[in-house]
Amino acid sequence: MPRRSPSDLRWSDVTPKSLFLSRRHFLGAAGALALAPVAARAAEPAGDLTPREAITTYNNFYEFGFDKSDPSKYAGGMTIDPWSVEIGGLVEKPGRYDLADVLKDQPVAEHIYRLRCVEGWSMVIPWLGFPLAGLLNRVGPQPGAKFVAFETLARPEEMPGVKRGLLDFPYVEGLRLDEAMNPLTLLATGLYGEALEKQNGAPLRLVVPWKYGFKSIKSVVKITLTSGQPPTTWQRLQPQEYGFYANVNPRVDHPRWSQASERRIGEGIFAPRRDTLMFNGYAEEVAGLYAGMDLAVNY
Ligand SMILES: Nc1nc2c(c(=O)[nH]1)N[C@H]1C(S)=C(S)[C@@H](COP(=O)(O)O)O[C@H]1N2
Ligand SMILES: [Mo]
Repeated sequence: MPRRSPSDLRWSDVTPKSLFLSRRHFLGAAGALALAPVAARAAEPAGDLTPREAITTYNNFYEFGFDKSDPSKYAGGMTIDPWSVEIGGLVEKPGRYDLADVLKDQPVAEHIYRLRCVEGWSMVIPWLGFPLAGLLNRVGPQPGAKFVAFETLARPEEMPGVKRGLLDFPYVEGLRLDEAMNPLTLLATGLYGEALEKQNGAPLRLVVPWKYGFKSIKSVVKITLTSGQPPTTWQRLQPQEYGFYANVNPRVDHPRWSQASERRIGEGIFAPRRDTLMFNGYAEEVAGLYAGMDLAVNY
């Protein structure tokens, strides 16, 4: 499939299946989501979409438990209205922004991305979202800002995994500012043409498609621009196994398992594993961010 720039995309670029689903769901969801006119985007052949059922029931969201089924069982108790995001640190316009204000003027559109979990499985997800760069530009990074730190809601009374202290909550993540400004990096508000389910990180979650899934932090309540590299939950817990960069890389194995291949969720347990792609298939867009870096050291 020839590559196109985002401005060169048309409805006909998406698969008939996602086109159908998007249209069908947009009719009902448009008001609730305050969507901009949809410019569906399939910048590269991410492949067949994973069924919505699998995307919304096979989840990692440790605030609700360790099991893949825990988030869809227990996330219903999370209050997401009202929702605001505290944006601060090295920015010109810090403040607590209501969700509607965060979404103001941002071009919410469909982006079909692969998601590769560090555990060795993958999905193809038709996200609704907008580039994080649009929001960062609006709040104005100061010259000293080099990184962006993110934080998830941590409410013990609504989150059984937080109450039990399964991890060091709140869950935190971070990106280098140039990674955060890359057009592939999204803040997602929905999938399959509907508002995000809570188990997928409603109402607003990060999506960084060339990095292992744990970088794509859910239910974001805080964004802070910093001069130094921020701590991340998994690196803090097990730095030998989970690095800050966490770029998908078939040549750099996890200490306890190979990263050369992956299981595509929804295909059935007898389907052959697929080769994992460098940067999860987004090398053309992002390899330049890591020029000169040893990716085995900066894993
Ligand atoms: N706050 C928070 N964000 C999180 C996680 C988590 O446990 N807590 N898990 C991460 C991991 S390991 C993955 S693979 C993805 C899964 O996203 P999905 O359930 O929407 O597919 O979310 C990431 N974001
Ligand atoms: Mo993951």
